Amino acid sequence: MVHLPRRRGWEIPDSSATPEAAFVDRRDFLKLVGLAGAGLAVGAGLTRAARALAAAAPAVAAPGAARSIYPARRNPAFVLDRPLTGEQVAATYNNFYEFTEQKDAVARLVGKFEPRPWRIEIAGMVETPRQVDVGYLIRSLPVEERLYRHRCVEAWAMAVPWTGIPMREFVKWAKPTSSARFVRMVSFLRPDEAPNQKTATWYPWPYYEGLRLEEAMNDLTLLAVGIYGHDLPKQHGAPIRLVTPWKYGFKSIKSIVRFEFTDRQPKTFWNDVAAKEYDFLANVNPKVPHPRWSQATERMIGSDERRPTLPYNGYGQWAAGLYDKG
Ligand SMILES: Nc1nc2c(c(=O)[nH]1)N[C@H]1C(S)=C(S)[C@@H](COP(=O)(O)O)O[C@H]1N2
Ligand SMILES: [Mo]
Repeated sequence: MVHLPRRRGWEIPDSSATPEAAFVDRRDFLKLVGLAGAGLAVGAGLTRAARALAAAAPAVAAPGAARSIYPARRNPAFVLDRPLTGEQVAATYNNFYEFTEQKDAVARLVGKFEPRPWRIEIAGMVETPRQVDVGYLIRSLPVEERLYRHRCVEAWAMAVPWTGIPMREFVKWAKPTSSARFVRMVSFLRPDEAPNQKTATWYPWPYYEGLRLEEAMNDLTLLAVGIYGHDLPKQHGAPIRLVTPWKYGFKSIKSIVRFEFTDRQPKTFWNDVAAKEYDFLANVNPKVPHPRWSQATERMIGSDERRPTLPYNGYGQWAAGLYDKG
């Protein structure tokens, strides 16, 4: 953990920001000051502490080298009823429309996307609006591994090991005021790094989503920072994305830059694009067909096995109670 000698360009000229915004994790710091891989090449203007840190750094700062969170403790409460999807299968079949609508091409088009360093804004109805680096959240909040099924509204599914922060812990840390009822989340807007943000101008970029506060606080809800025991690859939504396994996959917004607490139900990207096809709650339900296809069964990617779709994607034990009042 390093106190940076001075503010960098991406840091906030916002007086409401709290001091932890000035911290980034060590490998991000090395990257910022251009020392990763340079070992002892110390630039002018660094503090003595920063020089000492640079001297102590390995010649090449390996990804994840700083205070690794892996392997994270696996939460035994969540067990799978089917085999895990292969890592390469999951990493080459992605929905990430900022890059392309072609699932098998996302992994090839994320090259220019730079998910570190990554500033996150916490805004709206909170005690203190703040901006932090994602590394700060990962260091400050508990992380664990969970084996979850993931069900896309398009009727394909996978089963993967996520590593992440239980969102309830994040919400408690963010301290929403008593008026907050929802949390709105927004992805990045970087047309120079994400080619489809430049070409597919009919979409309302950046991608945005939202949850009721009780949904965000549910035991299931995870802010994933890793998958298969390492940091998220870019195509899975690096460096931090939502995971709500009882909902269709479009709710699980990738590469989040902003969390905004609000008293009004937020608009969502897919609901704005096609309101009749994608509702706000988007809870998995085999009995409610999509207007253009059935949701009764799903296809596991990799094996192509067909499975019956389960209500709440099999997570009713945790999620059903959220909707007792509708
Ligand atoms: N920012 C952003 N988040 C997104 C999407 C997207 O296009 N952009 N697609 C969603 C959809 S439809 C699904 S099914 C999941 C896919 O996650 P995966 O590629 O990690 O399996 O991400 C969701 N999150
Ligand atoms: Mo999806």
